[in-house]
Amino acid sequence: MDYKRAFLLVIIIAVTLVYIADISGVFAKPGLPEENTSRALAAAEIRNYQGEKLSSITDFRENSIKGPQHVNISNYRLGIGGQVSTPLNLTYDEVKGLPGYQKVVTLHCVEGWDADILWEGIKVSDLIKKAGTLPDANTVIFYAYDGYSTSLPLDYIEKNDIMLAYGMNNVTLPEDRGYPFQLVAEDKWGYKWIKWVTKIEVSNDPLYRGYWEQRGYSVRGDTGTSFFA
Ligand SMILES: Nc1nc2c(c(=O)[nH]1)N[C@H]1C(S)=C(S)[C@@H](COP(=O)(O)O)O[C@H]1N2
Ligand SMILES: [Mo]
Repeated sequence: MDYKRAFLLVIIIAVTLVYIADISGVFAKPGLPEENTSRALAAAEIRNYQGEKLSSITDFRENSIKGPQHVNISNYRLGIGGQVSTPLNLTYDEVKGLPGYQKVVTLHCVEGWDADILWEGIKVSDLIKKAGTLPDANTVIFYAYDGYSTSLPLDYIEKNDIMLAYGMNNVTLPEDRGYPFQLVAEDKWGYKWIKWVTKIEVSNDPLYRGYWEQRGYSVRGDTGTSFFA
């Protein structure tokens, strides 16, 4: 074997080893407990529901504005406030204690990928009903742990039984997918599917612009239409 070939072979072996190390998680960023990452939960997830093929929880492209967030569940509270008669501050278990629902819904990202997932969670309208809306309420603004926010019309949330999900494909939402809660904004572009939700503000401002809306994306965000405002 000549030098060139031997050199090439060494390079190929090195690249292969680095690749194997990478997919085995050797270079994985520290911080997320292994049992709560998509990779660890993927083995337990279901990929078929009532004859329908589902995407995997690992099929998402993680490109959140500040990367995956770690929410400490022991001091986590979901706030519900704004145009309501009784502002609420609920623990994770209190939210999960509301009636549960399951539905297969597709997330479409503006970047051109999508994911069919069996979502499990509660109805946002059940939360809002608990707090009681004031007469001029027409918009719901959602805030997240990473500073992200977005908004949706109140009647869209009520009429479509929009869910706040704590589970996907029969596993608990992984941290990189928005643990403890992700909004399942059916028929809206992915940027409306806010993850790591910390606060729900009932509002009378239908023109509120969240993180991507301030950067030119449509406030309506309907998947059938262009996402540019
Ligand atoms: N808090 C928060 N939620 C977020 C985002 C974000 O950056 N921060 N990104 C949104 C976008 S653009 C998409 S497409 C969906 C799914 O993104 P993922 O694949 O990173 O989970 O999450 C949405 N929710
Ligand atoms: Mo997105």
